[in-house]
Amino acid sequence: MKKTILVIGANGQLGTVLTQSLQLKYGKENIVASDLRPRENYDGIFEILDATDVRALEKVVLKYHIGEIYHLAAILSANGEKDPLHTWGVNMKALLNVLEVSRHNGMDKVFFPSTIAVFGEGASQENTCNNEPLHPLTSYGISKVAGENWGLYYFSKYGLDVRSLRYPGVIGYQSNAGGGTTDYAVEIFHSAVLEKPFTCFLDGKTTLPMIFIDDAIRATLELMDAPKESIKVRTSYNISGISFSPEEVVSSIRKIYPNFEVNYVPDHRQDIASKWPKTINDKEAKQDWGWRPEYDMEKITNVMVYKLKERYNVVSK
Ligand code: AKB
Repeated sequence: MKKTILVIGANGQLGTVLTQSLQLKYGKENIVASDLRPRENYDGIFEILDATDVRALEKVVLKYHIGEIYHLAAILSANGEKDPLHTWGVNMKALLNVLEVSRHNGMDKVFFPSTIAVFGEGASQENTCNNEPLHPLTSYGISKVAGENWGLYYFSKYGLDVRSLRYPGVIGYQSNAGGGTTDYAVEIFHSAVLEKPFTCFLDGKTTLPMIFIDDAIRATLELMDAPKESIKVRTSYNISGISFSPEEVVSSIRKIYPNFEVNYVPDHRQDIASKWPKTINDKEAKQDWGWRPEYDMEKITNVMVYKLKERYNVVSK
């Protein structure tokens, strides 16, 4: 089936890889990537778009006869705390614009990313279930809880097919993470490959849920491909990949770089991480649309090191 898809926030960590996967799946001519700034050397259709501008968004939707939107743009947890009200404003305005434009223009489906940051006060931190209480302690988390509820509202009230995943920290080599609390788990691989010491902004024992980029993208595409009737959760699905602490990723990296030096200097991001789940229960995603992660710690470490060596042109010793 031919469809034209708009990716908002296409230059981000997920967007960079998702646009490529969608191009492969549906053809370059059917994917419109968009972001606040152009992407250098992007091979495909690209529009500069600020999704907080509803007219600009609708113009792009009409210009390309968009039938599906992946709305990935948001200010993340750590950056979001610098100006909480601005974060709330941007994250909510962009999402509500996407939902309204979708409703008025007969969109087939909308994807909205949620996060483990929706959990906080009162939620169990081990094996955290889909329906735990959602009392986040970051502006980003609050905007995502509200976003999940708006997704449910647009589905129930207008029949708009909004689907959502709660991503753990995403680990990928293609682009840098930006402004999140789980960013250390990407940055650490860059330091290891460049054989530089690494200063970790979380305490060494802080376990958090993470997911490799290939698993995260596959989960997104599988959710969006699933038959409508099988999507039983219309807020957002928990998905798990793997959980680890900084100390655990360091020991995995030291199997390749035995002399890798790491210092732990926890900062304000430690307070955010301390309130998040350690492990995730993704029973509903498994049951409803067959979710299964494929990447464990060893596989992630090997791929990250291999790909970053290629990127930095590091010759093996
Ligand atoms: C962040 O750290 O803010 C994000 C997330 C877990 O949503 N990576």
